[in-house]
Amino acid sequence: MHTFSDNLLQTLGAARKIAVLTGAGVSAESGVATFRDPNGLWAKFRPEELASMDGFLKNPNMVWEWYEARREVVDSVKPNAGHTTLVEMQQWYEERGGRFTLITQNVDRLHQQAGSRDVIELHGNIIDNYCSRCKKPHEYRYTSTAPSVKEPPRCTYCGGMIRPAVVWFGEMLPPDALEAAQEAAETCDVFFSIGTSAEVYPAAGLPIEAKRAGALFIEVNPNQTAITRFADVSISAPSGEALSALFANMLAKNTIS
Ligand code: BV8
Ligand code: ZN
Repeated sequence: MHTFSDNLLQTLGAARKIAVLTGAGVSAESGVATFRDPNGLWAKFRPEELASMDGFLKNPNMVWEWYEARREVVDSVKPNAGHTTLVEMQQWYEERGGRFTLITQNVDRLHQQAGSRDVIELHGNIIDNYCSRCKKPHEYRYTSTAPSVKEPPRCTYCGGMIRPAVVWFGEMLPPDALEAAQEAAETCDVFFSIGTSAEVYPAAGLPIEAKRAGALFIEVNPNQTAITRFADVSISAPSGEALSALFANMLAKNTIS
């Protein structure tokens, strides 16, 4: 089982501004495939082929069906201990007048399903849809009971193809989300990077910005990543297990006995 230094547990107990960046690894224990792990989503396709406007315009039906297949998985899974521990941590810090900012690259909304509040979604979400031409929101929602939709629905206003409300490669991140994430990274005491390979920018720049601004940088990932060498603390374990152990030890250390 994991052990944590007293120094780390005391620092976490004393911290009042926490920022967390999550990636697909946080949802892995719920049964959602990651992107870059050996059997991940990109093992079969190149990202640009599927998660980009070019890819969508070239193969709208294939891209649409790939998202529908992922929606089927997301619709059937539940948050895991990593998601629920992050909810408990947010509560613990906010009860003490602290600020807990959860920034996610994930599009599955499992953080919100677990009860996290004010989640910053850098890459949009896979549930909602909008018109690729006039950008108007579209009411289509995947449901496991409805017959499968094999190609992108058409916009009722302009006839354009409907697309998922995720941020594709080559697309800007929602400016307000990115700004809020950067502000949290630059002003936090502690920055956690959890379950991300830290390969996709600008999200992957956040942990380094936080460290540069003086935050303690903690990485939680069973594997090495592009930023492991910058981490002050590296917890190489699955996030569900690591976060529940870390929080339990922190509570034990910081509860006035
Ligand atoms: C942008 C949403 C400005 C859709 C995704 C050329 C032109 C334009 C831009 C670029 C360019 N060249 C490079 C760029 C920048 C590009 C980029 O960073 N490319 C990379 C590949 C080099 N970024 C962009 O395009 C961004 N936009 O820059 O706009 C701009 C605009 C125009 C012109 C110039 C600039 C947009 C990026 C968003 C792309 N959208 N997805 C969808 O989901 O389908 S990216 C995709 O990767 C997902 O969103 C995912 O969230 C993200 C990051 O992946 P991870 O979450 O880290 O997942 P991964 O599988 O990689 O890693 C999982 C980790 O978990 C692993 O480390 C593993 O060890 C760990 N793990 C496994 N099990 C567990 C675990 N950890 C804990 N517990 C476990 N149990
Ligand atoms: Zn339209």
